[in-house]
Amino acid sequence: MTEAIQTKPKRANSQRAFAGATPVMPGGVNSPVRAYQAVGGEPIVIASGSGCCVTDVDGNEYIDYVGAYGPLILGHAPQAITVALTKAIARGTAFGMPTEAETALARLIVDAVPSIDVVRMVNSGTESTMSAIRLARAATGRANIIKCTGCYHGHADSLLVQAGSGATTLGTPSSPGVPDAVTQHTLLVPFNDVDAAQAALEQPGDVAAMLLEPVAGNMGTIPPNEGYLDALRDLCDKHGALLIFDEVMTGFRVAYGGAQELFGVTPDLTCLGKVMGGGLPCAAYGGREDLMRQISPDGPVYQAGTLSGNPLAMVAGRATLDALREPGVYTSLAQHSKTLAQGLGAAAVQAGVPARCTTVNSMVCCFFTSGPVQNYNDAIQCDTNAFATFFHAMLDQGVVLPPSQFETWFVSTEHDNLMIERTLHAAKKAFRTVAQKQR
Ligand code: KE4
Repeated sequence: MTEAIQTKPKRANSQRAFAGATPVMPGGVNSPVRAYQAVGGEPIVIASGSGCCVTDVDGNEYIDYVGAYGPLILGHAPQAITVALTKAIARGTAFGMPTEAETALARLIVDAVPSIDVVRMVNSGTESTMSAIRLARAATGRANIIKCTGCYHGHADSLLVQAGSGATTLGTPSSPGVPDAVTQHTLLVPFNDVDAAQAALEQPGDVAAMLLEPVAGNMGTIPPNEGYLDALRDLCDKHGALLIFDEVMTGFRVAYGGAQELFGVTPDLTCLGKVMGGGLPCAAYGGREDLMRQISPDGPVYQAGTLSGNPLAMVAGRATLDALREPGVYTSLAQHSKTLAQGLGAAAVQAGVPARCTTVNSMVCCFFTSGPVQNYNDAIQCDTNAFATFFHAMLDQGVVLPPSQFETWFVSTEHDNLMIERTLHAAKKAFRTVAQKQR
């Protein structure tokens, strides 16, 4: 990584490349979160990544906290994954028939995640949560699902209700095209609100499950309050509803066994994705044996997928999990993330910019607000214009963040002390730029 960029970097090639994308893809992107609608301007177009850095098509290098929105806990192109994939690809890319690579990753997941006796691989977090709620409805014979406002579980119709991430960023938390008939069984409660969850569960006994991110990562990073997850576990047991943790983002990230290991609360079903695929399309859902044996072909609950358990994704996932079992990995991730979050907070205070910085191990966020941030209503009080100014001031200094206040920054094993130091150096200047604009 060269010294932080001091002058506004040239972006002619990114502009040219993006001009070629917009005529043939909505917004020029394959996921709305990658567009810069919330922060203004046009996205940088990436040529390559290495370690904790990416290089755009103009040759500008950036310290990267997007991390592909979570999968890249080992950074870009780690040797462990590239070597494994190079060997695997020579044996073929897909078979549509069982392979030992699927069993190997499934075994690692079952051994790692406290709630999972049996696991099914799928291709995205959306598929994972969609399948988990179908199973919960079948297993309980009930229809309603409770979700938290601001939590994002992918874009399945019944879950695209008051969703976080890009849905909130772009002002469509509940998307057009989703009939009321589909969302009438989705009940909304605030994150971190036990009383609201209790009231929703006490409604006429029709709640199949409560689904939530155990650490909310799609309205920025919001940790669960002390005892919140334990209370939900007890309430679901009391009312015969299943507890589903969406650990697509937290799985293998906040701890090897996910948030359920970190906070000591075991759900009935768990959704996984991102880290478990090492950057390839890969996700899963799993849980208690009595539940998962209801999934086809063991049981009647249908779910399928052409590329589910794809051997390349399995190999990349196994290489990732093998690396994450090395001693000290999570301690180092937590330490670097804490240094970053604390440094950001101090820099904001020094510049006189209202900000609240949170971290849960390798998830970090800087909320541009003076108030507490416990839930969605708190998060949407943030000064998104201040965030946009901060985002571009960081980008111009060679640090790329997710282009939205309502996303998590991802720290990888490659974000070492030097990279954190350079990030904080850039942040001090970026906060000063925000302060100048706020005067
Ligand atoms: P995918 O369908 O995007 O693989 O996963 C959906 C999903 C489910 N659950 C949680 C907790 C998630 O964070 C996600 C996806 N996260 C967003 C980032 N906030 C993915 C980025 C994108 O939409 O492109």
